[in-house]
Amino acid sequence: MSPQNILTFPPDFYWGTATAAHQIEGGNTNSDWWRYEHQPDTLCQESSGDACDSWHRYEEDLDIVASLGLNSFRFSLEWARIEPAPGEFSVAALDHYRRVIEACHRRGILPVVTLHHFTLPTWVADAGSFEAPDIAKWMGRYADRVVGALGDGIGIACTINEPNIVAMMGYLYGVFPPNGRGWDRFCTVNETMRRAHGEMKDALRAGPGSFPIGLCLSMTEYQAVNGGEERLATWVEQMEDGYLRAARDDDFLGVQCYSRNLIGPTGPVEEQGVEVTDMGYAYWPQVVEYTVRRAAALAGVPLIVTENGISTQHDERRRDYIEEALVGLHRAISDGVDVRGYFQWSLLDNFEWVLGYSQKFGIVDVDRHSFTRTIKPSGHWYGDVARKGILAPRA
Ligand code: GCO
Repeated sequence: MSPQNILTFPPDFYWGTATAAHQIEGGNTNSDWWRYEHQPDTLCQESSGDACDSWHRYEEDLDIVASLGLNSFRFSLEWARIEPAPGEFSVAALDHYRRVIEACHRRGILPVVTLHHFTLPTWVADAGSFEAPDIAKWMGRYADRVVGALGDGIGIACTINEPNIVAMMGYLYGVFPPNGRGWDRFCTVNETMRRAHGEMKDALRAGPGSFPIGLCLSMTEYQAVNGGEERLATWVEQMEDGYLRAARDDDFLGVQCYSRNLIGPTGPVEEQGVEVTDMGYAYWPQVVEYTVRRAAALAGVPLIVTENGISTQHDERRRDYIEEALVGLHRAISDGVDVRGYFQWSLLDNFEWVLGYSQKFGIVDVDRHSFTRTIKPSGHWYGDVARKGILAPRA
């Protein structure tokens, strides 16, 4: 291997892996998703049930993160547990997350804490979810309690995970709760999300603690097909550009990307004749380089790739995907794009929303009966890259 083939990442780069509370903790019974999973007309293939039992097994999870040599871990707090009824905050739940944060610090792992990752307390759902008139205020109040209890331990804070996906799946396509359908509803929820983010950011800024604050945006590489140019422009404005402009006042932007998307005259269309992942997405690790360049140009703030990964039963292909993603990411960084870290999605095979446990995004396998964790070869390989901060691509 000649030295020019060896890619060195910045020394203080965040090497991590990402998770979300509802997808790994288990027993999140007070949330809108749990309720939806159990409705007779649900689109969910199965219930989240015990998930990976990470509510009890987080020390074991963090031992794995540390053993792999990763310096950062992204996880989310469950609002439904922290505020089970309006204005009623659970000290025990906050204490639990304090223990998780402390367990990170004990291992020298930076806790990257997401406050909202898809799920809502049922009382918020009953009041209208993201269409409840007071939702932004409630999220600000929630963030205020969180920072009061946990702020001095937070490494990086993500306010809302993929607000654009929540808006699209929950208010345009009717797939996520509250199963709404309508272009105007989708656009209004996108605006509401930005207001809620602002309220949360203000609350978090007040401290205690001092840490970068941003939101995590789902991005992709769009291409118009069959005369879809006009549709593409309105679509990209809703899905990305409105958020990228809003992020200009933030400390960073989390970029999350998995594949590319074609837009026809009526909206997204499926790509034919290409390799697809188990999610049905085109295999396209190049999306990381594309989206960080786009985000840098439009938002102009430091970036962190807070999610990127692949659902596949073929772990070798996962390694290929991460490797190709990192090669592109390195090229962007070398060109001056300010990217501070990369978080592979996901540490564990976990609950993939309506698709349940069928999707395998993890670098760690989880036995569905014993919860035994087994690190996959891709996990060992990724940990090695992270530990050294060096990638020696095979191709
Ligand atoms: C999202 C979420 C994750 C998903 C992941 C894989 O992007 O939908 O942040 O919860 O599990 O993206 O689809």
